[in-house]
Amino acid sequence: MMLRNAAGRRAVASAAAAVSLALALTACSGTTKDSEESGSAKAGSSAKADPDAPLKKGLKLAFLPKQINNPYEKLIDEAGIAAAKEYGGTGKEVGPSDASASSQVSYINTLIQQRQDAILVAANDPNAVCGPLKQAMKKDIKVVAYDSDTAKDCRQLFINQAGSEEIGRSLVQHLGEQIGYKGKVAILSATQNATNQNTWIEYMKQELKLPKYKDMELVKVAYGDDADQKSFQQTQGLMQAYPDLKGIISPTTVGIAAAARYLSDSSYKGKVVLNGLGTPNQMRKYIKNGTLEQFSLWNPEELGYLGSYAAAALASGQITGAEGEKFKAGKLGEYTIGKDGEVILGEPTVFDAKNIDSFDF
Ligand code: RAM
Repeated sequence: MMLRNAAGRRAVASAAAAVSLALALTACSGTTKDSEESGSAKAGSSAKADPDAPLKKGLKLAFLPKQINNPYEKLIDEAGIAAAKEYGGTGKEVGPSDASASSQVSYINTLIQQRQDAILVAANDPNAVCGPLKQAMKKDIKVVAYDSDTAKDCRQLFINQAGSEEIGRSLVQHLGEQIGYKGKVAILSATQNATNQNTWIEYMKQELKLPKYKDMELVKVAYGDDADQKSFQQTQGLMQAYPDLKGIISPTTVGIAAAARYLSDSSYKGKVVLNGLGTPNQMRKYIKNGTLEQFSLWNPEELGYLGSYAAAALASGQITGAEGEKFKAGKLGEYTIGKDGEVILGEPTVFDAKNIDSFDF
């Protein structure tokens, strides 16, 4: 995986194949199969896009993260709210304190009653939020999924942090290299229903099927539910069950920080390789004390900023969510909507002892 550069921020249409597989993996029965059909299911998107329409003033945006006490989600939402101020709108963050499947439903219903212009949601379950989100779209409230997608007919856009296939495969590639492609490995994930983690894990499993990983065995996928204590305990449980474990991939910022904390104070420190997705500010001390060598992420603040501008472009009629439409995301520049309404922020960055001090989020 390459370090991200400015060019890498543009939406990547070539990720289309990966995207369709990811969506196939997460789609519910009844999810529309082609963009024409899903377009018709999106109430309020029948109007034609007017690329020259100015961003409307006074737009009201609501961010609904997986859970409000997740520092990663907070970074996204605060940046999205700040971006709304740039174009004369307002934003707020509301949401549950746990990331369980149906925890977001009542919040969506309230946001509909409040007549928000757009709801941005990091879905805890691809389907549980669908009913209320479809109601929102019927009332011409724009729906933008970010971080963790809904089924594709339940939103107009999905703002993805990076290509899902790249994220999943690269984590296995990095770990494989670190452990010499040999030994037992485990995954410490978030919740069992999380669309983003489940999509990444499917790609991890595909990568592991390649011949070079024949001596690596995935022994368990554990779930810490994006709760710090549960993730800590799950790591402890993994080490008790598989004392000869060679590596753990935790594709969640909550999980990797808790796993690092456990390993850091245990006899496994330096013996088990930990990799995954984390924020530099949470992981810095574990890089410095030698608990892990590297991890990856994108810039969550840019994800929030991009989501905010995308929602404003939808609510202003600049775009409808159709493939090929373009919009400007303030200082990040122009993005193009890919297949199935997906917009990709860019490429992930790999953080290690050499570069971690250049990042502050
Ligand atoms: C956690 C959440 C989020 C995911 C990051 C990497 O904060 O599960 O959805 O994108 O990790």
